[in-house]
Amino acid sequence: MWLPCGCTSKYVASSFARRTLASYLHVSGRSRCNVAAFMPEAAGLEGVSGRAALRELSVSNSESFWAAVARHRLCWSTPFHTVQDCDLSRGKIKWFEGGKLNVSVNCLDRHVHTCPERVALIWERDERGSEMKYTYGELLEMTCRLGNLLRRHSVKRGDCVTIYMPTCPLAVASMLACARIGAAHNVVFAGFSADALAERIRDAQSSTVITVNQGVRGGKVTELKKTVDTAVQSCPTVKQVFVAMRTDNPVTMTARDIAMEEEMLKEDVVCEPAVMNSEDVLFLLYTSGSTGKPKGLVHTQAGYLLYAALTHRYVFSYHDGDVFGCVADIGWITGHSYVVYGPLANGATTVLFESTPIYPDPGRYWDMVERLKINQFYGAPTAIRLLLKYGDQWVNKYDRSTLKTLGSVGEPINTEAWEWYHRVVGDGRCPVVDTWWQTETGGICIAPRPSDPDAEIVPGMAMRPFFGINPVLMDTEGEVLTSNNTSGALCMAQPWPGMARTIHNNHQRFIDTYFQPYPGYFFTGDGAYRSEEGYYQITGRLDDVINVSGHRIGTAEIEDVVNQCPAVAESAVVGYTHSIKGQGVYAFVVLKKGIDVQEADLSRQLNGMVSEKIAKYASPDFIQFAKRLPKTRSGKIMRRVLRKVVESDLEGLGDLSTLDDPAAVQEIIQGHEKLLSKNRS
Ligand code: 6R9
Repeated sequence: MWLPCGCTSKYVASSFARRTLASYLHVSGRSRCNVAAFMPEAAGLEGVSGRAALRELSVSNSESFWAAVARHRLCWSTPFHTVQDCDLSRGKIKWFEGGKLNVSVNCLDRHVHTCPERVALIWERDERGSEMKYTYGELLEMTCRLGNLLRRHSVKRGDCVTIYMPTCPLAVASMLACARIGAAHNVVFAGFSADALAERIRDAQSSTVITVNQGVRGGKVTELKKTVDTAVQSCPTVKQVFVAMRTDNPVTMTARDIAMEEEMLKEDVVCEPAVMNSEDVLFLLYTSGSTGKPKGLVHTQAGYLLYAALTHRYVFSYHDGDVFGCVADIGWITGHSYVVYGPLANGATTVLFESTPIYPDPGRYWDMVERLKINQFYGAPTAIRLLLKYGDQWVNKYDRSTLKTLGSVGEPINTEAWEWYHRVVGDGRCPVVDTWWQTETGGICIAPRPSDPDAEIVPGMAMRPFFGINPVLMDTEGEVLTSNNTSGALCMAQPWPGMARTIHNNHQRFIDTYFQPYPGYFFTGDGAYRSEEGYYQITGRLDDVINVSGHRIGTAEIEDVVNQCPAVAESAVVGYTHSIKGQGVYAFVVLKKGIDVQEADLSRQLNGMVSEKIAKYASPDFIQFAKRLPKTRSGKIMRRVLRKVVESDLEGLGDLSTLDDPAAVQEIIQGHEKLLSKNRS
């Protein structure tokens, strides 16, 4: 029997837990084979003799695999009767139907029953050296008080609560409190502007928002409550805003606002968990697509939690008692799956990182690794590239001997950054796992581990599909590429429990985006290369989505904002290779006829607009004013050509025969050169 923290359960307090414990026992008497040594959840599977065979079975007989794992890994109050009911051609995905459970019970109560004093969260606050620890017992108490508070304020099962908070314990408790009472959460990254927040609140139809008075990051204070005040002015659905105090500075409270900590103290520390169906909504999370409108991807209870927990355990080789340090913000899927749900489902100690990699100096991460004794460190290539430039001394200053695994996520990691991460940060001892996945996939799909402990890891390659993941590459005709040493569009041929179920309020867009391009397959939007050995390497997006410092942004979203400027006739935004951010934002702007403005002033204005309407990271690094854009005869902007121009790859412009007016390209090239030389001087 798998127990989350190595202790034996002495007593079980609630009937809910008693029932769930019984479901563990349900499988414990089965026959064992040596698979149990590396994956106890799979011990009951007949005829599986090793890791490779298990991987094979997880795809060829995925129902048996996921059924066994789901029974072992999760606490159910009612067992599921149907493992899966999926039809990718219709975008229908259902897992573990008939099963009932509560995600917060799985993340908290079962660990409290066995090890109440185990530390659940270490909050690495922005102020260095002021970390705070919260045990599982304390986190459960916080969650229960908050759950009761939300219930008292009429938040019901099925409602959606928007959370606009920095990474902090109360944000985690807010997510879990929603899960406890059966409400969905919609965490919005606290770097998003009031307009972006408002759009997400409206789309999610939230009547409740949870925020903090102020955020603190990199020594700077941000006025999060004020941003919420501005946002809710255009959100008629919002009835109440809970405000927690991150700093001591008071903020103006209106009749709509509720002082969160004060009210929590009045609540009971016991909160009856809602009994949820496997396919009830757990959360929405907005992400960028290739249109101007962000999409609210929907994840459900059991499948998501199971997949987050299993990947957390096996990709990072997490073991009982380890301190897991994922430095992502909770506003992104990485924060959801590997700061909150995966680690907590596994009874881990998880780090909440509130700061930046260079605050107060570029040794911040490694100082934290030493102080908190972090065993697995999971970060983004953009931060690694930035730190690499500051030199090895910032790493070597600190003791990193606790580190066992290093992870990378969010964008391709270039070989130089990978090597530095491996050689300097990990002293050449720790496997580096380049993990490929998406908001849509719920958890890691391709990563070098799990595999045999001495199996090779190729720098900069995600390499091996996880259990139950069946990737395929498609050619331009929509045919599956069967050979190796080939590139194509990355699709998944089989459903898995962690995948998103729909786009909130827009199932048709879900089908059109992910299932219609290659009928019967899930299309990831990424391109990939499969090596001679069969390893996967992600080559980048195939659509108009760019990736700035690991943040996904649709070029159309930026164009929408730029086009709102009265002086602008039209614009085209493309990504270009940036040495630290991975990709930078390059905007081509055509002004309306007769407009007489200083380009520098207008550039400043456009940058300000993008920061205000979306977020700072989306603001263009370069704005090139042009008389016209290269278009096809049917009037489509030839972005492919613009991308080549900004990469200075004039040899690679490709077929220009469909261009309406080839002279437009020459103008664009000259304008680009002028902008570059101005920037150099
Ligand atoms: C988890 C996350 C998803 C997009 C994805 C891809 C890129 C993520 C990557 C990677 C190369 C990796 N991406 N991990 N590209 N190698 N290891 O980042 O989710 O914000 O939804 O972004 O990020 O392009 O499609 P999300």
